[in-house]
Amino acid sequence: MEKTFVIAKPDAVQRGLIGEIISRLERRGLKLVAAKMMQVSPELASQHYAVHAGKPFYNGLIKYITSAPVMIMVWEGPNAVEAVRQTMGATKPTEAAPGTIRHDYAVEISRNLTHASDSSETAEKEIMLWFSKEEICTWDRTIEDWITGKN
Ligand code: FUP
Repeated sequence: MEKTFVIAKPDAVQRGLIGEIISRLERRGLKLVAAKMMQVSPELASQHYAVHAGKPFYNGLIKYITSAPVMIMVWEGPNAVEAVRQTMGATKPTEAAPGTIRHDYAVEISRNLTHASDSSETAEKEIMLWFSKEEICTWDRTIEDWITGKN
């Protein structure tokens, strides 16, 4: 089953939206397999956002993500990467579809509440960067077939 990496960013934590984010992903049928509250170091932030180094918003992005605690998570499910990004909505909240988290709770790209991996390859790298193997909890859902069963 595919895994994806999610951050409830400092604005989500400060605004009391961790529960809403988790709740939406849970209700969708995705399975939470790791979660950790942490203050992000500048080193970890720069590794995570290495592809954006040198861009005009880069310094502000690092300042934002390191400014207050975040909640990091790993979610599992069929096409988890795509499913989670769909639930988050477009990076720019004013382009996010109604009903998505970014549409419903955000107005600025610089305060868009969440991060979610953009491919399964990126997800694997990001999960390894942010979590140790022991922190990923493999567990079975007794109702699995009602969520992911195939006909
Ligand atoms: P995403 O794939 O949704 O995480 O978005 P990107 O990788 O394109 O951007 C990473 C983060 O940079 C976004 F979550 C928000 C931030 N950003 C800005 O703050 N300003 C910009 O102009 C573009 C991105």
